Amino acid sequence: MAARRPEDTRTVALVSHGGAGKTSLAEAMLFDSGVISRMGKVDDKNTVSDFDPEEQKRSISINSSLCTFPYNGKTIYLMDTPGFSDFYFEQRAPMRVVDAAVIAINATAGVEVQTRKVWDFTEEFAVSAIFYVSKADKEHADFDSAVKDIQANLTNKALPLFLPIGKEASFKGVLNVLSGKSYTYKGDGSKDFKEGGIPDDLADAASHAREQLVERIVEADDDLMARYLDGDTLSDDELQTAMRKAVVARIVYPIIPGASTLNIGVVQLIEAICAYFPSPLDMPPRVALKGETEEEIEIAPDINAPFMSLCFKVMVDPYVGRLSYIRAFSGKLSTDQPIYNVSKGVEERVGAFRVMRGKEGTETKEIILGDIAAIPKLDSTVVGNTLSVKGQNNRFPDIKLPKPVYSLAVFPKSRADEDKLGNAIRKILEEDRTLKFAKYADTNDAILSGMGDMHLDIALSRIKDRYKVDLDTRVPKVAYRETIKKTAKAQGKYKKQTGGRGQYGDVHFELSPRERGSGLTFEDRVVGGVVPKNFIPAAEKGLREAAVKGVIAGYPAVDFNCAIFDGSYHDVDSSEMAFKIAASMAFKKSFTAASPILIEPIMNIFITVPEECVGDVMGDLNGRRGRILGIDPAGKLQIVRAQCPQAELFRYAITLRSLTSGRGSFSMESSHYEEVPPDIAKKVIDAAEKVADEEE
Ligand SMILES: Nc1nc2c(ncn2[C@@H]2O[C@H](COP(=O)(O)OP(=O)(O)OP(=O)(O)O)[C@@H](O)[C@H]2O)c(=O)[nH]1
Ligand SMILES: [Mg+2]
Repeated sequence: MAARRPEDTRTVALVSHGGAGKTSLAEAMLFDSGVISRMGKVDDKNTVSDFDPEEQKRSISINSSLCTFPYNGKTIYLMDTPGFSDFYFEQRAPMRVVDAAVIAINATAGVEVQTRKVWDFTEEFAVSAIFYVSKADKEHADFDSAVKDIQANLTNKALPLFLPIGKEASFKGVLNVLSGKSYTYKGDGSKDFKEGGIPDDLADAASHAREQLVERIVEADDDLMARYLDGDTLSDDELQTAMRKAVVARIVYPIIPGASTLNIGVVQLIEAICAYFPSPLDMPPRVALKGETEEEIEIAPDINAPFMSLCFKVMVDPYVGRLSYIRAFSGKLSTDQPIYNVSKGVEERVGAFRVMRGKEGTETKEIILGDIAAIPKLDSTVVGNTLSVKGQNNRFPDIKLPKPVYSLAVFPKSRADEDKLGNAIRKILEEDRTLKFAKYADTNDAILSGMGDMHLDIALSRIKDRYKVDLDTRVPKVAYRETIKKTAKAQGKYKKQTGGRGQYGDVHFELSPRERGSGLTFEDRVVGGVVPKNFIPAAEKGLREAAVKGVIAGYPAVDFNCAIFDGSYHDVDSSEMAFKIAASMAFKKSFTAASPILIEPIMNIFITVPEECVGDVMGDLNGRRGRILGIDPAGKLQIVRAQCPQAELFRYAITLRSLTSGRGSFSMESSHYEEVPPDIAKKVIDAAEKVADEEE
């Protein structure tokens, strides 16, 4: 059941580097709240959150998944997200709609590559956060060094609220430094713990941590700050209130240790979420765009305002069909009212709101400000759309999608696969807006693009398992083209005299180079009717058809002018067909004589990396025939601007990941065509000849 009072709602994204223990934590929270009676395990493939067969196959999360649970009168909407870098959009989109985040930090690894990225999202969307130092029971787990790492690399506003009791295998509980209460667990996975005071060996550390924390949280309240500086004793209640204000205002980010698989510290984390995280009413107004304009206005979290929500996720459930996940930012809506997609200008009927827990949903008739729910069968809604009520035309800015960086050409294995492909691709793209599919006329390739090799691997596997379509893949073809470097003339004469009526066509072409990217033009310079007007279009058609396959390696011939300047005809035997053939002969001869070359697409590429990786990235680009255009600072990172042939970039997503240990990212766009160097051109030509021989 959704909370009926927004002040009792908490919306939380669970984010981290891959494998830090988010899904295990979500499972322990669901267990502790009483909604599941047995705690599943990621490795046993039976957690609530990782329900997708692809997730279970790989024992990692792939999709964000909503795990709603009640706790002491509050409703917590917990979004478990995938940590692997290919799926970063599944962390970023939920962060856009929640009010707070739990950032998991693996106690044996500290701050990792993806931890920095999720921290950036926390700052970008200005959400409150708690750091959960997970796996405190593991060998080499080191809470103190994880704390130092967070403070040095992410924010010095992060301070321990709890300290671990025991270390590694003997980790058995947590101590609240503010209240001085300790919670010691049996360590058998049950949520049972014993409350006590401060263990002797933690007395000094606890008092030091408390001092640091109090000094920071009083910043949230001027009166309290004055009294604190005067040396007054502050009551527990006052400190609790100040702590909440400080977390809401992002003056402090509490750090809490735990071991989810042993269920140690999880209850304390849930209680901190309930006590300190903002409710939807504590949030500042959200920016929206007024009517059809780009003018910014503010949408306050007001239950009496018109209903407004944002769709941040679409999932295709094999049984229920399409589910659109929305977060309500103002007002309320019941199933009696239609919902209005402002972004699309379409009204749709709401059959039910589903409050989701993994793949299961319970139905509710009304949602209010702060709720996160899924709506079945909204056909027109995609991620980023604003859903509201008719008459309300303001919309939230769209959710920015990352551009794909990795592509594969795909081929149906059989005729049956080909027939089903269109539907499978449509379904899979509905769900995942970071996937793209396009057919390229240039190379005749059908290209599937996404965020990395793992992303495409999973997409292909889904296409196969869910939609029973088998696809082969290979590296996409480069869209090479052919052009000429000088002017040349040639004649094409087609003459056939066999029995009855013969064939006769005769044209003279002059080919001359044109600017790159300007295409192919045709010019009629015939004088005196040596080629009658009615055959000129046939000559042009013959040329254009022949130019689709150039003479060097069969790639389209482009960027030249073809002038027809002479020719002859025969009263009886000339025909359109004969002139078309003559034109194709003249094209081949004149193109061959005009110093033909192979040209290739060059990309503009922008690579964002930490300073220390710039050298390696530049060295690698040089090896790929890249040209560095410049290096610009971007915050703590550097952006390397370069141009590089497309042929060298098909696997760049994988290369960059290994060059920078996952810390780099890049985007690219087409720039222009350039001549292929002779040694590489030879390889392309040889390959084309081989294919031509095989086809014969
Ligand atoms: N010892 C120990 N192992 C843990 C703990 N939490 C998680 N693990 C293990 O760590 C591995 C990864 O856990 P997950 O919960 O899948 O981590 P995740 O952050 O959800 O991973 P992604 O979704 O792929 O980013 C699994 O094998 C868990 O059993 C913990 O507190 N202690
Ligand atoms: Mg997970």
